[in-house]
Amino acid sequence: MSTIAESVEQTAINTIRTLAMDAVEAANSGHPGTPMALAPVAYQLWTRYLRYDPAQPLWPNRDRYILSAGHASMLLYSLIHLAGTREVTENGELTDKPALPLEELRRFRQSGSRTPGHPEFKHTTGVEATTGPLGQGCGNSVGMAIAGRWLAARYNKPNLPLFDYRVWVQCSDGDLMEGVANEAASLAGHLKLSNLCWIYDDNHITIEGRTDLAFSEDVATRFRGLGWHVLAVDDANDLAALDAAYRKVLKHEGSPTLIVVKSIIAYGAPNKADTAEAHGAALGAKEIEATKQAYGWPADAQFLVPPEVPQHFQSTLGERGRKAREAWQNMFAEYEKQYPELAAELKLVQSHQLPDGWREATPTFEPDSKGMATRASGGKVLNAFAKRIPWLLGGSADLAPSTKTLLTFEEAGGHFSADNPAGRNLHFGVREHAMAASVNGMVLCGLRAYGATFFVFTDYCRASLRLAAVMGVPSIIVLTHDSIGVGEDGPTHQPIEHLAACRAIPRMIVLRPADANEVAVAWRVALEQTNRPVLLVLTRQDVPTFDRKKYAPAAGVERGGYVLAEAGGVRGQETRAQQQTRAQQPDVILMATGSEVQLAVAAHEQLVAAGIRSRVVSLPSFELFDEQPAAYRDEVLPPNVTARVAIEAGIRQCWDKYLGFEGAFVGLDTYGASAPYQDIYKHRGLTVEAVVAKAREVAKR
Ligand SMILES: Cc1ncc(C[n+]2csc(CCOP(=O)(O)OP(=O)(O)O)c2C)c(N)n1
Ligand SMILES: [Mg+2]
Repeated sequence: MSTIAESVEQTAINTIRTLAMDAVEAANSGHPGTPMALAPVAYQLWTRYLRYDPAQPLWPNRDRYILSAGHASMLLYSLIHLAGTREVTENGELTDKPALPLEELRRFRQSGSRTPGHPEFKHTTGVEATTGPLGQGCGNSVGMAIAGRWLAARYNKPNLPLFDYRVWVQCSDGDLMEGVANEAASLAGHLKLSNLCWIYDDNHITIEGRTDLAFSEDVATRFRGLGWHVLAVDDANDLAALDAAYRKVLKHEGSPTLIVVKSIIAYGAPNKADTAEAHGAALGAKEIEATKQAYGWPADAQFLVPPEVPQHFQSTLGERGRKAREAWQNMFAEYEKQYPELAAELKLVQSHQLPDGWREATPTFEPDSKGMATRASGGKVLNAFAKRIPWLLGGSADLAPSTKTLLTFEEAGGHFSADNPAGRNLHFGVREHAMAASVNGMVLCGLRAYGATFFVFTDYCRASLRLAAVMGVPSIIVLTHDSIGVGEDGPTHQPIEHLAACRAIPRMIVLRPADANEVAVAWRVALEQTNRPVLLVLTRQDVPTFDRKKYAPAAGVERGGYVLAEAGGVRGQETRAQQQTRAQQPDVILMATGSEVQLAVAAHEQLVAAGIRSRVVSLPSFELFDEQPAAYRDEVLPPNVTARVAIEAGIRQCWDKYLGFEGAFVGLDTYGASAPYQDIYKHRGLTVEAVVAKAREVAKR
């Protein structure tokens, strides 16, 4: 076989390098140096160890390769191209088209290309997670490894090991400086996830220059302290040393592995490897020519892929992956015969469906003026659904007794741990960011995973919440203690701007149900999602359970907002006289979410008694309401009724679109305080009297 370099290995490695150079040059943006330096590291892993069938990129037991250093995206794109990974459509259909034909590499970072600046999940087949914000891929990988353990514990049977995939991460200095990666590593070490390996590119450089400007710790010692197995490869070009390290990873048990690989970033000018200029820029035509010459590469060739290189990937990665996948499919056929129910369950998991009849598990709650906190009803509802959905699992960042997210029934299998990987109760420790990133990783592996913490701590995991939305994955995060209603814990624990901040994330569904029956529907809506995340925002304090014979059914939550109470009674439940009143427009509309709906309802009753036709609209999810047909929205909020009051224990931002110029807001514009919550509500002016007064005021205008 004719090769440009002395061996097909070297030709393949140089192909990855020259593709990165050429693509960054063509785009005149991006990072060529890291893909070039890491070409041998990835080459050796992909061709010799990664268990992946490019012809079936969604095979459930495939190894996952995550490029946490997403700025080195050309590395991943070159690999996907050379592996001949087949494209999977948005609907999940496998095609026989290449996921990344060479043409797409030529269009690196261009509008509409499959090769965006940083790898994007769903956008490019073969990208297992969206990366770019450093540390996130590391965080996701821990969830993927947890999922691997859990899937194995639930589904593997003697001689039928359906799940034994590994998770490989390529990470960088930046990844390991980030807090989220350290939280995740700490969790992974504790859980002894030996199916996880991070390959750390120890190149002593970040954007501003040499890492000794800001990063001088002993990473290997840190990871040993976190319970990791640590290996070293002194030269990223040493294929034999890389090979030995990977082989050790496969043999090692009892902890995750970090491979510290020393590399020298490829750079655009002599003696600039340790300067800021080495970073994030095209090399320039001259430099590229010289580099290609040094590789023995045709200096004027661009995007050159010698045919033996894809063939080589095919005969190594491709063949190995095909055999493993075929063996797995045969195993699955046998599994289906022996364990038809579990096999059927797995098919649901893989197709993002839920078991038949799961919706019938929706609990209902009797009217109760004392009621219960929505975190409490949330716990009951979660348990009711989790009994029907075996792969609904999750946990809290050390707050399960407060968030009420523990699965308490026996089949939940207790606490997930190294010794009990079948447990569905996860303990993320006080690591909100790693929790949210891990939940994303678990969801990326097909599980319906949830995390939980106090609402105020969305600040600690926002980057991962946002990425769930960017990726379009149905992660669920339960956020309790959702307002000044927290009370005595004071302003540090009282969310104020958090509803607005979460509603600001595109594609995120924020659901703040008003009572137990709304909670039941809200959880159902969350579980129905397949392509967007949900935040369930719940109270610490009790809220009444509304009488749904008097007020409208909680099913209205599915539409995001609905008329809960009406001067003449709600539709379908009114007398004839009431129907006539109802035919008239309301004088004033009271809108509220969560715990403030009770204020709206109490104010409404007073207004109606005083002859003012008021209407209460419960608006648990702005996102779901906004996507309803205009006719429905106009029915709930008639455009000509501009006398509107919104009540929410948060800032006004987001409400203006419903309030218009003439509406009034009863809410907050500053932090809360430490006191019994009833006092804080009073002090901050969130009272029935205030709502009544505002309503009278706007109705009069
Ligand atoms: C959370 C986050 N902060 C900042 C950046 C911007 N950024 C991109 S690459 C990089 C650092 C690059 O250094 P390193 O991680 O060591 O990667 P290398 O250049 O060595 O490949 C930074 C700060 C980012 N992508 N994510
Ligand atoms: Mg670096």
